[in-house]
Amino acid sequence: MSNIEITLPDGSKQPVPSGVSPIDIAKSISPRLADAAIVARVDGELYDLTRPIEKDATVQILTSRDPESLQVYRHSTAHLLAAAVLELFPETKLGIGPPIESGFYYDFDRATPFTPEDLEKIEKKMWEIQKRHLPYERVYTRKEDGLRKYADAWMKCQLIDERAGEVFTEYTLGPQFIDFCRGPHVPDTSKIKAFKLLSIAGAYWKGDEHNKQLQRIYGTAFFTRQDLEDYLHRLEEAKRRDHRRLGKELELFTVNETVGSGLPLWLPKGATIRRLLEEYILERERASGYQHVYTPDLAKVDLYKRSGHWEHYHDDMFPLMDLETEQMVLRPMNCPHHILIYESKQRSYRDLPVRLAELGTMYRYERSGALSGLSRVRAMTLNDAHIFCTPDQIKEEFSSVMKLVERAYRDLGITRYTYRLSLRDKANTEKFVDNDEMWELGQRVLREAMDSLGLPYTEAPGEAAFYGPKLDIQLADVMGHEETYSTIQVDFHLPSQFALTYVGADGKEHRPVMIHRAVVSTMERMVAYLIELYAGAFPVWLAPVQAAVLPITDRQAEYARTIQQSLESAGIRVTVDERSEKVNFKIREAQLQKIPYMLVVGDREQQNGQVSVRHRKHGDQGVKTLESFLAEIRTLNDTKAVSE
Ligand code: TSB
Ligand code: ZN
Repeated sequence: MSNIEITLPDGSKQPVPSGVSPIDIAKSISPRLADAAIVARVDGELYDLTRPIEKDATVQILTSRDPESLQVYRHSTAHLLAAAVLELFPETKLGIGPPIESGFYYDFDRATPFTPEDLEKIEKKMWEIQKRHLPYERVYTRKEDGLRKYADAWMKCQLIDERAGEVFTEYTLGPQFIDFCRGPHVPDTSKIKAFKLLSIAGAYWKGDEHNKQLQRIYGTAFFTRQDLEDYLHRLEEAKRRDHRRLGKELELFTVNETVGSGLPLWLPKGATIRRLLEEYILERERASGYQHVYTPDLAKVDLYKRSGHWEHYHDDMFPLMDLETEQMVLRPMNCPHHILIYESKQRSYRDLPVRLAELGTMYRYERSGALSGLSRVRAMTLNDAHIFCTPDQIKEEFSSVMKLVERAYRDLGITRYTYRLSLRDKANTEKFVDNDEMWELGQRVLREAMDSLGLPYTEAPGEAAFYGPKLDIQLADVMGHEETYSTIQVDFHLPSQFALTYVGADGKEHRPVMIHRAVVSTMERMVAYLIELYAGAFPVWLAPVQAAVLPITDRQAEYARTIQQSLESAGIRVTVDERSEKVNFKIREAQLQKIPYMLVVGDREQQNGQVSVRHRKHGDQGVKTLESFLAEIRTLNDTKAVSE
């Protein structure tokens, strides 16, 4: 047999017989590596450990430490699921079963719906098959043989039919199971150590609603039992904190299909939180030299043709509206309106920076599959501002926006966030304006600004705005899923599109730079985050109801109302539970509503002009005068305390 040369990751080269498999190579390096091996990378392509290598190649053995391995491992677990389903329910037809970010799924066509009990049975069967230590073997099949073999498996036939080439690959799992699949896979089922089936959902074949509906079984798999348990624990925690569930339970917001998807309705309590957030940020901005403006939610489409939104951001915009002789469009961003305000009078270098801010409502055509509660919506109000400044002022403005962000996060109790420098994708001139010089400059300015503040960041190509690079602040949910909240963006494009100017000290006209920035993101996304951060138990200063007065009997109803009045006139948000229920019941309800303070009043409290204070977390706080309770809650309000 002829020899080939393999190159290992350390650069060393070895002559080996042609047809050698990655597992042989792993064994020759060390038995431990061979044991830990999951899959291999051969000239950039993922290979089964047993697949022969037939030409000179660079070879890397991947273990559970390499991110690709988990994908392969989960894909193999999906095959295990399919094999178990076929053993239990042989009439089932197989669709596809890929790994996904959180695990894997497999789509099945079966007349009878799977039940939760079936899931348990299937999981048991999977363990049974796992214990047989069956190899995943790669098999090459001619297309015509495949079509014959899969004659009664309609989805597989379609997939094989669509596949180019004469021969396709399949993977066996023991003598009975074979699946049309590109692979690669782990060598055998003994590698699979920890998995769990999670749910059943409907899914259309190929994601197309005109196609047949299938049953999708979701599961997840990890290399160790511990990782699986940690994940399941986080999943529980995510369910407990889910802002969509809490939004309903705590009566914060609702989405009504009669209005439309992605168009939430804020209920009184949610609206209170939003208003507090709005008032808070407006006040901080006033203190930081911003001027607030109001502008309409729509404009003629020509405005967006001029700005470049129409060319580069069209896919995210709502369709045009014909109005008499004009074509109008809902705005996807507020910048063009603010630009026209800047332009409404002559500006001198002495006026700069001009900082125009607005809680600006904007509309984006987010695809229905991407919508989620308040965190991704189609109508949203952004804590927006556009700073018009000289190039020399960018750094200083950038760092004061950053200070504003840090202050806001502190007051809101947000402690965990990361910085992301979002850059363009150079190849994509459809999504990003095509002007190398401008991009280079913008990116350099942002990098320098971050470096001089000494802040670490990761870079994300393709995530920039169409008009310039952004410094995004990323917050993650319990599952580790990240979204952008605050953003600071440097823009040389729009000032030039609108030919903006200011008169410099030299008496000549110069072009300002624009900084787009949002401190607390959209009200929607930030409130969604806060609901999950606090699992609905908002800090006192943000709680929609700060105290509930709970009369023990009807006799104290009058007294309870006077307490409510005194507290309300001091600016505290208070309810009274006057229902003829036992006080323990009322306490439980207030607790479920996560109201920070319960003020229990009976005859004795009434006689002494006092309240019996209960805290939602710390329980009984003893009897206090109204004044001392008021002083306490006022301090929490004024200091925006976030821990209790
Ligand atoms: C900062 N023109 C700039 C503005 O001046 C702008 O609109 N930037 S943006 O496109 O990045 O959006 C700002 C922020 O809005 C994002 O960082 C994100 O936090 C929030 N946001 C974007 N899309 C949605 C959405 N569909 N639902 C909720 N919030 C969103
Ligand atoms: Zn903007």
